[in-house]
Parts: sequence; structure tokens; C-alpha cells
Amino acid sequence: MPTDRPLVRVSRPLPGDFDVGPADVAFGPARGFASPDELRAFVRGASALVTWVSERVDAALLDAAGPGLKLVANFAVGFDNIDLAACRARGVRVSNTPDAVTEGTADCAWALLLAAARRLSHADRFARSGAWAAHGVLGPAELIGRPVAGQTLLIVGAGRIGYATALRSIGWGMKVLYTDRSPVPAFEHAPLNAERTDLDDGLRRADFVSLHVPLTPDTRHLIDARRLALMKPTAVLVNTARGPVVDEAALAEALSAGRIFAAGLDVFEKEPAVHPGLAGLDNVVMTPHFGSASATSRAAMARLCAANVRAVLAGGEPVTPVV
Ligand code: 8YV
Repeated sequence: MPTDRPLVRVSRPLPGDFDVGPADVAFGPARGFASPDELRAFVRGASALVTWVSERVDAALLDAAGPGLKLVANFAVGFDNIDLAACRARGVRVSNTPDAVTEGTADCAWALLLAAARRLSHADRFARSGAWAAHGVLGPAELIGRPVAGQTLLIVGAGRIGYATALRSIGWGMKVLYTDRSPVPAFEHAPLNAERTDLDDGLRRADFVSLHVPLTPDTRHLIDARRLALMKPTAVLVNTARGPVVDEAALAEALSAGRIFAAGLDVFEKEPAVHPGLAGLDNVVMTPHFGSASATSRAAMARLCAANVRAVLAGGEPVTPVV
């Protein structure tokens, strides 16, 4: 039924409150649209779109929405799924959800770090599958993992999530190294007292490496075969940033050859596919790109998306603008 109220199209159901004021709001299916064509049909005539990281926001989608489109509110802090130039060219604003995702994603990085260090998924499979019963009581030299307390943690990318991840290391008494284009005072002062270093040096020295850079042309395959070879054979790599920041084929090769100890991965190069070389390895812990999926973070993301939509529909600036 035609309406005078602005159309807000949200590609998937959101958790928590999504109050955009007077608008005609519709949500897409929980598993997403089966094809880009269906998504394009859904957004026709929209003033604001709320998109999910797996949806490509390109010229065709913007044009399908039409000239009334004012805002693309990405339900994520990362926005590598959005063609920003195409948005700028059409005067469409773009917003993301910084801060809202921070604690959930830092928790996810730590869950993966601890799980990879202590071989948690391998141990879980062993305990529940019947293999334990068949094997008998575990001996003192079996399923030995890496210590975490007192070790060195390298944070690659000293933004909000990198900081929150580093902060959690205080309880483990870790030495923190970080990389960033320029010094980040919050990292260098108490309580972190972190040391800035370059990536190659950090990879040589770290016991744990956690990635927190956005995906850009400069960070694609930032961790490649050469850099994996710099890491200690006892080191653990954690990626909650974006899959293509790591060369997955090179990572699978390094893990299967035992050149690094383990990896904890929330993100993959070709989601939802997992590199076949990784799937069979016991020294990888993996989760399905759900870094921010804590109740608090997801509710905060929904509120922030709604605040961005409300602000732009009222003729104002996005609260957390990207463009
Ligand atoms: C994901 C994220 O949106 O904020 C981001 O950039 O990648 C996450 O919050 C979420 O985990 C599901 O893909």
C-alpha cells in the first residue's frame, strides 16, 4: 500500500530495538535474499537502507533504490562491502557502527586466542566424540597447549577493537606490541604501556598476533607466506578483522606444516566457504564471522543504525558517518 512515510529497508531482521520514528520499515529474510535481484527489488523506493556485511552495496543496488535514497547504514563497523565512490557520486550518505561492535569483537578475539592456545576445539571434539573413552584417561604429555600468561601479544591495527583486545591482556600480564601508521598514545600510556613496532619485527617477537585492520587494497594479504614465515613456530594467529587480510592458502600451508602453532579465525577469504586446506586441521579454531554477536553489541548496533537513519531522515547528518 502506498504511503507518504519514508521507506526504510533493512536487509535482515535485527536484534533489539530499531526505532527510526515515523517510517515504513520492512525487514528482509533472516538468511538474506537468494539473489542480488531480489535484494534490488526489496529496496526499490527506499530513503534509507540498512545493510549487512555480506551484501554488496554497489551502483546497481543504489540505482535500484532510486534517487530518493539518502543513507546506507551498514550494520557493521567495517564497510568494505560498500562502493563508497558510487555512494558519493549519488549524494548517498553512509554510516557504520563503531564502538557498538567493540566489546563483542574483542571478546571474540580472546575466545579464539584462548581456544587456539589451549586446543579447545580439538579437545572438545575428542571429549564428546567417544574418542576419549576409546583412548582412555589422558596422559600428562597429551593435548599440551601454549601458555598465555606473561606472553607477548602483537596487536595489528591500533583502533578501538585493537585497544579493547589489548586491554583484556592485562589480566594475563602480557607484554603488548602494536603496529599502526603513527603512535597511538592510549596504547603507549598506562595501563597498556605497549610498544609500537613494525609488522615484521612484531611478528618475529610475538607469541600471539591479533589482527584488527580494516580491509583495504593495502591490507589485502598483509599476512602472506613471507610474513607467516617470520612468526615463531609456537605462535598463534587470531583474525577477527577480514578474511582477505590473510592469505588463506599460505596460512593453511603454514599450519599443516607446523610452522606456526595454531590459528583462531572468525573471518575467511570467501565467506561462507572455508578454505579446504583449513577445514581438516586440528590446530585451527573457527567461527562463522560472528565477532560482534554478543547481545550487548548487537543491540547497540541496532540502536546506532536506527539513530543514523533517524538523523538523516530528519535532514541532519549521520551520527557515525563514513561518507
Ligand atoms: C560483523 C563486523 O558485522 O562490524 C563488523 O565490521 O564484521 C561484524 O560486526 C558481524 O560479526 C557479522 O558479520
